[in-house]
Amino acid sequence: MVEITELGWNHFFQQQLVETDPSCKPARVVRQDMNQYHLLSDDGNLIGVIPGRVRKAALSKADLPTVGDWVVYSHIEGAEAGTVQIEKCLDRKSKFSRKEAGEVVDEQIVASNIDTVFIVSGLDDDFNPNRIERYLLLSWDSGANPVIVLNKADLCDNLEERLKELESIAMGAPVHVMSALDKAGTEVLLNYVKPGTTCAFMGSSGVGKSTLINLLLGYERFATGAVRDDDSKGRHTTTFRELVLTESGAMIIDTPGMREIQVWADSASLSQTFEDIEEIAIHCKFNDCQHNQEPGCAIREAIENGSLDRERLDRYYKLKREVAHVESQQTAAARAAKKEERKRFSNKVRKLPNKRD
Ligand SMILES: Nc1nc2c(ncn2[C@@H]2O[C@H](COP(=O)(O)OP(=O)(O)O)[C@@H](O)[C@H]2O)c(=O)[nH]1
Ligand SMILES: [Mg+2]
Ligand SMILES: [Zn+2]
Repeated sequence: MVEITELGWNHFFQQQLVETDPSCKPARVVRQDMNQYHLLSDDGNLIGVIPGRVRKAALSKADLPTVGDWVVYSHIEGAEAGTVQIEKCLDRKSKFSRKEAGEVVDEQIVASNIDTVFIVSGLDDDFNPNRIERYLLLSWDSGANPVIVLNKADLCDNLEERLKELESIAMGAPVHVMSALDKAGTEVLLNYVKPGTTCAFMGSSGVGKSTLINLLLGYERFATGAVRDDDSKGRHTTTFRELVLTESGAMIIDTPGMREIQVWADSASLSQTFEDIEEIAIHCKFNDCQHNQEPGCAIREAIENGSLDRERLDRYYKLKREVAHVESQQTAAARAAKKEERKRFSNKVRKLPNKRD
């Protein structure tokens, strides 16, 4: 049986219980199956259901529990043993969100209360700096620390080139090269997978997230394999998010690949992701410089002398437009909530050293 402190319970969550009915107890969401939540508590494994009134009170899907969340539950009279009622979802200490796929402008929380986000990318043909940048943007927004994992080193013959390309993108996030297949270089991940902490693996389908997690766990907990060829729908091996406990007492969240990483972040996180560009722009002669034809434009100069990559600048503009769109569609209430969150999260995010210093 686990103690909740071993699941990451701390003062931040404890203080939220002040006004809660003392008969309610906390539990952590480890998996969601439609309307059923698999919970872990010091009462062991439980199934949590959400009563209609809690569902109705939620203004957005983001107000409902997700994997990694802490909830408080009560017992349901006459219910099957192990089935409980979720009374509320506690405030999150961090959360990794994306914009829901499609036209709706709403937040989808992929994982919450995480300390580390592993952004996994394959060093094979899947390698895509643009995708890594997007994950970084969402990570800087999450309140958790990003770590870039470049897997499948065994399939890469231009490592130096790729590392060089990443250098200007990582913005202080650590970068680790490994091969899960050869079990080479993977031990470094143990430095982040510490007792009482939670990490989440993000990245496209097939990059090796589940393989890496199985290695860390020491047994084949998750099914692995590329996109199934025999399935015309192209379904992926990992289809749901799930939190598992390691033997050392750390928590790991596996996620299925996201086909679309639509941005759900604010301009502060954008500035953090593209700190290099914003630092150059400070030196433009006009402080409202559009970096077009203005005289004394430091951005144009940086492109010309090769210290700034044109493609990175283009990706910055594209993400800036996406962030502006999300921000413009958000209600004033959502923006205020975001500001509160930022205050909370910023206590956690340590300022990483700028590699360019
Ligand atoms: N060559 C090579 N293949 C790997 C490596 N890591 C994982 N794979 C393979 O890539 C495929 C997808 O791995 P999986 O862990 O299911 O990826 P996920 O979708 O990110 O969870 C599997 O066939 C793995 O055996 C690696 O480092 N090198
Ligand atoms: Mg997987
Ligand atoms: Zn300029």
